[in-house]
Amino acid sequence: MVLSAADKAAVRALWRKLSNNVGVYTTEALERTFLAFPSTKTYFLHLDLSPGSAQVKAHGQKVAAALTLAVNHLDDLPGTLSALSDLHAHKLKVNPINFKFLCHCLLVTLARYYPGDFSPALQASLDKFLSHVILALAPNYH
Ligand code: HNI
Repeated sequence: MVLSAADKAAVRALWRKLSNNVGVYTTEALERTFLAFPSTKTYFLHLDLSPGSAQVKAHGQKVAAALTLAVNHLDDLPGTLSALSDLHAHKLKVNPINFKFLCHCLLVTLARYYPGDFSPALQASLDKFLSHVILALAPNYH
């Protein structure tokens, strides 16, 4: 499942469109994840997870920054995300199945805000990008 030049171009173009609002969508994706996959909340018991929580918003901004960094380094996702992989695997001990839940909810969120852009081809490119992010977050799991 190679991230083709066309996939990369599509992801970069969408990200340009999201501009400074990526954090809005990652925050909504987190809120959706907590509702649709409640077991994910067990990792965030130290945060206020109520709707509209400033702490979830702040966390959404961090996830957004990491994804934007990834979009800016599509040719080296494993290197770019290796410290985060280490953090999630060893310190936070996040079961990697949860990455799929969050990425699924991010796709749903983006489809809702950008229905006109969300062709089957864009969905496929974004899904591939997010799968590569998950693969880059995974190697420290052993
Ligand atoms: Ni995740 C912290 C990025 C998925 C649980 N996570 C971070 C930070 C970033 C980040 C960035 C902040 C690091 C720092 O402070 O140095 N997380 C990402 C990305 C994804 C992801 C890019 C997937 C696309 N994280 C998940 C998932 C879970 C998760 C799916 C659990 C369900 N992450 C955490 C927890 C923290 C965290 C827990 C620490 C939060 C805190 O503030 O204590």
